Amino acid sequence: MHYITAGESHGPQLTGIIEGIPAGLTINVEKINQALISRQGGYGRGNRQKIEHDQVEIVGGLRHGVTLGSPIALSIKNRDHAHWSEIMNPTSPATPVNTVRRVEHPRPGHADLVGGMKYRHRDLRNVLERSSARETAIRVAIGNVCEQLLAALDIHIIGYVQQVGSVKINADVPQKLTVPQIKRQVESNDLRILNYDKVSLIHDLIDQTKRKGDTLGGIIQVIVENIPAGLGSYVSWNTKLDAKLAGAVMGVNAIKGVSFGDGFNDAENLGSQVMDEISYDSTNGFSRLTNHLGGFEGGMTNGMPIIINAAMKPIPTLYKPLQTVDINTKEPLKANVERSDTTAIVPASIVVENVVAIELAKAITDTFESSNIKRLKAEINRYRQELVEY
Ligand code: EPS
Repeated sequence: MHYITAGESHGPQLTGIIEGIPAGLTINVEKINQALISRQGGYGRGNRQKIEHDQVEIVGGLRHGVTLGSPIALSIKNRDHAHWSEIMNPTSPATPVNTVRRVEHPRPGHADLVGGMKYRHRDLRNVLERSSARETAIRVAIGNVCEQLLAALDIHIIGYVQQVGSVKINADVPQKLTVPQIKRQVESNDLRILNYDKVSLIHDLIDQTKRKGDTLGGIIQVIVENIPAGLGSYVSWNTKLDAKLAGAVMGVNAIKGVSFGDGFNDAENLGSQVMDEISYDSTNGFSRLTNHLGGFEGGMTNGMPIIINAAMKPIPTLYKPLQTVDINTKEPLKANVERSDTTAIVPASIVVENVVAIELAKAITDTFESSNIKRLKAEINRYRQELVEY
């Protein structure tokens, strides 16, 4: 299974193609649209989201709402393109009129400067249009198709916010809640957090940061339940599934750190505090008494819930511009000010959830015969039973 996306932030549309989804899977397009609406929301978003109303169009791989086993092609229109139709026209030749709004003062922390140097762009708009997190909308659409595949296999996933700036949300709670319970709680507030007591404190922090022209990052957690043991492999470094997941999460804009389970805290704990002791019962088979390792041993799922943490840096587009250099005159000056979100931690939690879903769907379809969903379901059920009887 593999996928690719195309499209610029202010271009006509975002496009995605995913190949390897089994035939016979019913796709609920409204669920994809619901995920797109959630990704657009969250406290701290800027004005671009008042323009966009993301809706997916599926133009290949589906017939009467059911997958054919052929590549699935998806698109999302950029409504803002109406304001950029000349500047971002894909085919009309460049003229003095349609090459205005050049970007020549790279923003520190964005792809602007290095992207320009690498691809020899003199207008850094050619970089920022694609490096923009706008692209994550189509990744969420693809991810939701994968989430629907996982749900058909009774595997459930949630991404939510654990920390905004320096404000930490109670980290112990998720251990006691199931994914549907976490989902209900985090979807009932605009910060996707579990602890309602912190909502107004975090709103104030975001408001104050906005007034200062600054931005905020945070920490995201993703939990996956009912994933079978033995996905990924220990036999070679490049078959380890935790490594693939870390790569996919790191590939989400502005993510600077990824960890599993207790993550970096494991470094200071003793071995006896970190390892998850093994137990067995005849109904459920092998299990672990704790889940410090976040569901992975030897690069393989061990049957415990997967727990992934992702640290997001603050958005690099600031209303309080930072020091930079004009790429033509080489004179120091202040970076371009572009419209921006104060924080994108809420949408990022949905994006990270979705890229994890894509990677897990990939691991499953790579492991089991997956031409058809019914056969895949039967194979996984047989495999789960075999693990209980091991
Ligand atoms: C982004 C800058 C802003 C965000 C954008 C990501 O866009 P604009 O430059 O048009 O104001 O709104 O995110 C989205 C459009 C989106 O849908 O998430 C950036 O520079 O990364």
